[in-house]
Amino acid sequence: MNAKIVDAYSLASKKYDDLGVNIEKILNKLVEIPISIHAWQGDDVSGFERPNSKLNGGGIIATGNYPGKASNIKQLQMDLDTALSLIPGTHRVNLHSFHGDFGGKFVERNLYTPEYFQSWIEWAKERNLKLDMNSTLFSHPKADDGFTLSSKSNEIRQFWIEHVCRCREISAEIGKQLKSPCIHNIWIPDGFKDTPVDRKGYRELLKNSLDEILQEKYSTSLMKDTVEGKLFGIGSEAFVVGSHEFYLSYAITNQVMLTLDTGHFHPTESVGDKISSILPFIPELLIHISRGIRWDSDHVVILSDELIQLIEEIVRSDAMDRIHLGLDYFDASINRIGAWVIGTRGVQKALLCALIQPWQILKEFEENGQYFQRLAFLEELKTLPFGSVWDYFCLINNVPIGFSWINEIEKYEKEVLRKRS
Ligand code: RNT
Ligand code: ZN
Repeated sequence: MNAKIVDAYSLASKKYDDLGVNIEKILNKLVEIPISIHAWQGDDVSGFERPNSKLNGGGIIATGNYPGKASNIKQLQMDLDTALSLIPGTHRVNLHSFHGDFGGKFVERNLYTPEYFQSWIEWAKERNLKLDMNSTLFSHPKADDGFTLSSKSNEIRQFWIEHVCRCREISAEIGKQLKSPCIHNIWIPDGFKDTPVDRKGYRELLKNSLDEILQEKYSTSLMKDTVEGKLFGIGSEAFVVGSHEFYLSYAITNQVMLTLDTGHFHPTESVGDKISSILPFIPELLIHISRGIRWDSDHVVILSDELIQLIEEIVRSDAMDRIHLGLDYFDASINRIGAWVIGTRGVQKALLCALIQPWQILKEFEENGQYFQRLAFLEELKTLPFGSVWDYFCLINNVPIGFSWINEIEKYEKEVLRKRS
């Protein structure tokens, strides 16, 4: 079996060689690209604040009730371990703050401290994983009326400001202990179902809250803040306070990172096209890779044309050290561990696809006005034996090749997930 994989790879690599593509070098690079795997696919964005916590409000939904959802830290860690064993490379795990280890007692969000994340830090250290963090401004009574950092109630606004400040402190501690800056993502659900009359008022409040939050400075060697905008959510169809333009302007002015979530734009808009428009003006970007169907539905990421185009733009930006890749989807209707593996391997396939392109040749065609050649070349590239290279990549990184990882998931489902109540 392995000999066949190696044979197929040597034939394939010759074809790429002819185009001047050095595959060995590319595979060494690919294995070093971390993807931040979102913990919340494993628990349907529920968190562990209370027994039987559930995603509530915020304009996002996880549909389905496939058996085996992780309902405590041990289960979530075990599920992540299983997923990670099927994914080539060493990655990051993105927690939501309500995934903290609260020791079975209820802790209010403005009282979160780094101690509640120590067991996650130990878990990550043992595996040489790095961690990222999200503040959690939904599924909470103080977010029930739809406003958090832009709330007109001072008391509610202060509560959420404190929560985000706590999450920044936690992120810095994580970054310090794991020796890798923890990316702290701020996304808020604030908005209106129907047409507001005071857009300006809410946006001013959000700006003030962010200014207050960011007053405390942390070294970027410990943590980095990023802000995530959105076009609309369920229940905020008419107005989202934290729109793309709002955060883009905020990020440029304050030189903080910006998050582009691929589900947060009009379905015909290309997120790939935005990369080179934004990068000259802000220090770094976080991409939340998602897959929307008709709306921001957060379907499992697959190797789609949109994903390939996005990743091509990231690779061609020549700034991969300034662009961070994270996943953001939650499908509760299929095996959740399988969902992680499909999405992560999908992004890695897209990276390979983009890295393996003879970009210099294509660029020359473009610069010479040879647009027929550019198009024809791109079409021919699509049917090169890319799959043989991917299989070989899995082989040398000791993860299951081809279809075989599906059996591993089935085994885990039978032995572990189906036994959960
Ligand atoms: C919501 C945002 C946000 C969330 C996570 C769970 O539309 O994309 O990133 O998906 O915080
Ligand atoms: Zn997102």
